[in-house]
Amino acid sequence: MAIIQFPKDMQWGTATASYQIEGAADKGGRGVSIWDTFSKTPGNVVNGDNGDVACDSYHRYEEDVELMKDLGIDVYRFSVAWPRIFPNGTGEVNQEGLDYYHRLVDKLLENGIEPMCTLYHWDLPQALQDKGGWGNRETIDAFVGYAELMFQEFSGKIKKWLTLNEPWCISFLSNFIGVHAPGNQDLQLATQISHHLLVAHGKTVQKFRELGNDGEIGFAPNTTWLEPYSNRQEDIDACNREIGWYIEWFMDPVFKGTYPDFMVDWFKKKGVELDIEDGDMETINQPVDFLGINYYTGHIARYKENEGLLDWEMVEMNYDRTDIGWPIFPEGFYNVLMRIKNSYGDIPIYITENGSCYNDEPENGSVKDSGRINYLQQHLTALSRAIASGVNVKGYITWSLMDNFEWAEGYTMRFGIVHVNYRTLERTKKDSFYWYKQTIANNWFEN
Ligand code: GCO
Repeated sequence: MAIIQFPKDMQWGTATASYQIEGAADKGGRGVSIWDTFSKTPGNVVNGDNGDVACDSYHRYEEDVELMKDLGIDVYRFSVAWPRIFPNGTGEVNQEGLDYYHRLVDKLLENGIEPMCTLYHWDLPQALQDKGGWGNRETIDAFVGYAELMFQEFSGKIKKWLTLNEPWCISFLSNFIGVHAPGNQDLQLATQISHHLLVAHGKTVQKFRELGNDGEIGFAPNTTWLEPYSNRQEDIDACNREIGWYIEWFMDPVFKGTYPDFMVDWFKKKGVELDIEDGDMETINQPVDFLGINYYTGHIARYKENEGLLDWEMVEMNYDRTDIGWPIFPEGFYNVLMRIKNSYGDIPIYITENGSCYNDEPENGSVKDSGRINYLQQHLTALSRAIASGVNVKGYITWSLMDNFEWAEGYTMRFGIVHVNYRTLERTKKDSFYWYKQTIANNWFEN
């Protein structure tokens, strides 16, 4: 038993994303996104599920804010569906979409909850995908135009902004591995997209500064940790490549203005040629106010020649796994945060996502998700170690407020601290909700 205590000004929150919770896909003037198209193409999503209804938060946002108020959070991280604002990506603005986010943000502010807004959590307008999506540099300008409108519209109301959620997923998972929308399998394209995303991020930060709005801006890369199976150099290098693909590939350009050589060389070996225009690296290398970090899992791995893109294989060490099959690896969370501190210094960090999949169902009105409580305890303990080691952590935002559309897994995988019955849309607080509420109220817990 130990008391794990957090700094006095620690901010606590929960996160969601538009396509995963809003539903109302054809309501309020919303345009079509790549996730509508992708999920309705047979074979892409388990059970053929899609986000047409999801948690219906578009209509039930007041009830959802009530849940947050009861929980006692300081900050709610949500994302805006770009096609609700610009149904065609550019051009005509849909006032009904803006009105919805005003209602949501007003309700949050009335209840003393600070909004943290993610501008892009994957629902690209299909109209832009039809012209090449993130592979086309015109999408960069379209994004900056959308961001500019949002900055102006919500000036004084939203003071924490994130440009992109998980650029690794937007580029490589969606365009090389191909399991997320738009589902391409092309390493050259995916790598070029990762560059366009970073340019879009940099230009958006520039626009934000130019407007002079009160507030802070950052981005939220996803991270993972691979611990080398042995101290053989080839095992260490293999693990470094995988970690570097998530961390240095996306953070070095932002913080240092360069891509990491070890990854550039590796991609070159795989035949990838990055097209970087004059001024791109300076554009990307804009100071950000904070960094969002998403972390879920890690494991043990070693070098294996010609295995996958980066020549490594996982070694089964029988770590416990969550219901989605991801090993529980809290030491990776600590190591990721220390690696970031060592490379990029004391940039303020919000943990913008961390959470677990457990598919417990309600019984007599309660959901006994002890697995999730255990996961939270272990990861918050790792976080507290990182804070003690000098990582500049400002807040912790758990994924997720409620069960929702888990992308290619559809509705089969539940990450919420609130259960959602997808037939009746009824919300039920899980045991982890009550545990998190107590932790927030105390600012400590006993593990
Ligand atoms: C993410 C995803 C979330 C997922 C969560 C669990 O940002 O990783 O955006 O939307 O639901 O990560 O897989």
